[in-house]
Amino acid sequence: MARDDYIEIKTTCTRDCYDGCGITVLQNQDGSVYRVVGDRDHDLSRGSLCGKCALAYNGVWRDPEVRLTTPLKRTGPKGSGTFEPVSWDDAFADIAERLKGIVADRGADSILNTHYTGTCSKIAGGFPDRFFNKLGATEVEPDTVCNMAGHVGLSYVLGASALGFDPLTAKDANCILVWGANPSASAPHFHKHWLPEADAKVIVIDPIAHETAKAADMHLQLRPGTDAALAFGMAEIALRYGFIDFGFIDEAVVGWDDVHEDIRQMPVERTAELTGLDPDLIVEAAMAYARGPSLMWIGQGMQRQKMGGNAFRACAMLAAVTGNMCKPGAGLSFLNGAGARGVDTGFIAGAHLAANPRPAISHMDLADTLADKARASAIVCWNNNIMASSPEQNRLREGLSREDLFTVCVELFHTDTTTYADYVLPAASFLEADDVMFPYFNFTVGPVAQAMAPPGEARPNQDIFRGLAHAMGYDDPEFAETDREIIDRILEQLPEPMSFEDLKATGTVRTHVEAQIQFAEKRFPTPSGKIEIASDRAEADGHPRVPLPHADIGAGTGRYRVLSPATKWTMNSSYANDPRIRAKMEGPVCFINPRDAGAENIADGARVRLSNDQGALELSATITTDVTPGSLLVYKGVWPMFDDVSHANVNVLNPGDKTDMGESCCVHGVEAALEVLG
Ligand SMILES: Nc1nc2c(c(=O)[nH]1)N[C@H]1C(S)=C(S)[C@@H](COP(=O)(O)OP(=O)(O)OC[C@H]3O[C@@H](n4cnc5c(=O)[nH]c(N)nc54)[C@H](O)[C@@H]3O)O[C@H]1N2
Ligand SMILES: Nc1nc2c(c(=O)[nH]1)N[C@H]1C(S)=C(S)[C@@H](COP(=O)(O)OP(=O)(O)OC[C@H]3O[C@@H](n4cnc5c(=O)[nH]c(N)nc54)[C@H](O)[C@@H]3O)O[C@H]1N2
Ligand code: SF4
Ligand SMILES: [Mo]
Repeated sequence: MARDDYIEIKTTCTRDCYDGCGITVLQNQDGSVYRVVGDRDHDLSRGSLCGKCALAYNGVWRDPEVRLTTPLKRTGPKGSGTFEPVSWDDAFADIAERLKGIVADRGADSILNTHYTGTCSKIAGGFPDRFFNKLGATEVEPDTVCNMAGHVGLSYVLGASALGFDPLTAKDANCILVWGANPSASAPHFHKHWLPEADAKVIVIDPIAHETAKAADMHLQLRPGTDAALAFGMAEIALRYGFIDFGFIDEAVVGWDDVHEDIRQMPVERTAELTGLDPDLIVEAAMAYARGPSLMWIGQGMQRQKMGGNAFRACAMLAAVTGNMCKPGAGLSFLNGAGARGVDTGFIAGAHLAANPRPAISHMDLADTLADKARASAIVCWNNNIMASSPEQNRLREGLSREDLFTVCVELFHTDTTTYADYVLPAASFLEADDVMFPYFNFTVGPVAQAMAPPGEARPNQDIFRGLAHAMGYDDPEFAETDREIIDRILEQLPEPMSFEDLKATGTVRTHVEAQIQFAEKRFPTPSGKIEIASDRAEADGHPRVPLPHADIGAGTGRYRVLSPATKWTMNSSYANDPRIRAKMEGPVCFINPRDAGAENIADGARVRLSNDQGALELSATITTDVTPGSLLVYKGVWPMFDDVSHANVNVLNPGDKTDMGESCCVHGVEAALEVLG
């Protein structure tokens, strides 16, 4: 049959991805789904899904044999993975009774709530927070496992961290810096279309020669953790050659005088020494950027370093002093929240339902907290696979193995985390419920439209938490608010309000048709209203008042820096249970620079072992100059249960050290010893 013979339902990918692709679900005439494909009308993805979603949405995500289809209750010992099916009513009643008992005996704050971006759609991703706010559970601060350092660092300078440039403005840019992001994996259609089609010099700053770096006009393959020094060095070149924009500084920036001397102290020779880069390359990149107009995309990879918050402040300083802000073709972007499109979705989480300020801990403290019976009586984990994604994997496993820890998981699949649950509740996927999606780069909004029935008895997250709220006896009207009412409250805030029916008929729409100029009024939501290179707030929070020209020194002798960024074949750990995806990933691999491989006597394809005081991991070696000497690359996302040898993934090496700001994860700062196995 031709595509036209199917019923087409337009929806939006809800993964944690910059692209936010439009999707078309092709339905058979009987209402069953034939295939999930790209929406040809979506102007970024143009009818194609990325490779991983094309496989997974037509693989495990719709496979009722693999999906969870009924609530399950543990029957064997903790971690045995043995369960029996139970009814929703029984599951809700028992879970509510257990939680109430814990609240009465040990306090609601001994119930931990872990969640993240399993689905980024607004209701399935946000509504469950109403339940936890009402309960008073301890929030395991989601962003600490991803990007909190960047949010905190950037907010000191700009007053906000999710109000980035509009990608449409690339048409006016002469230069685009992609700094510490890997679009070829994490934003595949920005890599494939947006960057090549911009009439601009593309410069990638990244320790790894990934596909975007290879396709760029220039690649600065610096040592990890040396970005702040590079930003100061680039500012020095701008100063030396007359590209500091003093007019803009006078009008919109505070703190130039406080950093001027540090900038002067970073001549290119010193910058080259600290970063490991060729001086000529630094000068060429700095000149192209400073001349502008230039865009700077600061990726999440860069802030996953010990001084990641400082690095972001230094990058924002460079944008400010070169005047690459507030005009067409210029700007700085980390992420774009719904607020960048004028929509406030904060009401979905129901923060006002919390009787007291909600207690919170960092993901970096999760394993510690679970080890402490007084602080952790229960954990509820939804939209999040902590056994694959969070640090201290061995200690986390120990914590979750506690027989007396009451554990509830809400999931699509049996994962390494659900193995330790007392109850596993089956969630419906984004293909199975209505919702709305605000992708975090383009200024768009997309419909999430139900295209099929959930498998078995699976329910959307929001319905599961409505059910639990009812069982707990919560009668606040917030729990009775319907999905449709929430969708309408969101869509009526759009610059051009529209109905959900219209959105579903159109598919993804731009909320702003003309390219937006970031901070066009030159007013910033900081205390001074200006860009704050020097920040009293940072100082009051115990940080330096200004960014520092910091560069990490490399790992000690016999140790390597282990970078574990995104692979193009998984979405965090999602999809790694799909056999066709696993075939693409070719098992756990460690990429090693030829110089290090020579020194360690490692041949291509050899078995190697990475270890530190956290744990150990066996991998096969691939020798490549794509990584710098002293650094290793091991992709994130493997499910420990699918590694027959180590029963672990790269997070078994991650000690959960905190970044300089935001108690966030410096996962690209992990160090380990490397040995070849006989
Ligand atoms: N080593 C290393 N570790 C990292 C990172 C790294 O760079 N290196 N990156 C970190 C980052 S950036 C992040 S964001 C975290 C991500 O970590 P996680 O939030 O754990 O992301 P996933 O591993 O994709 O797990 C999401 C889970 O949600 C489930 N899910 C999907 N849709 C739904 C739904 O509708 N309802 C429910 N209930 N569940 C659903 C999926 O099946 C999946 O198991 O990992 C971090 N971990
Ligand atoms: N295919 C796929 N796409 C994804 C994800 C996925 O897991 N898979 N995850 C999603 C999520 S949750 C997130 S947060 C984003 C993350 O996506 P990105 O923002 O691209 O972040 P990472 O993948 O962690 O790392 C990006 C790059 O940062 C580099 N890097 C590491 N340390 C440094 C450093 O010190 N300096 C510099 N300049 N660069 C450094 C790494 O080498 C890597 O190439 O991607 C999203 N998209
Ligand atoms: S994960 Fe990203 S690239 Fe893949 S289909 Fe979804 S939005 Fe598009
Ligand atoms: Mo993330």
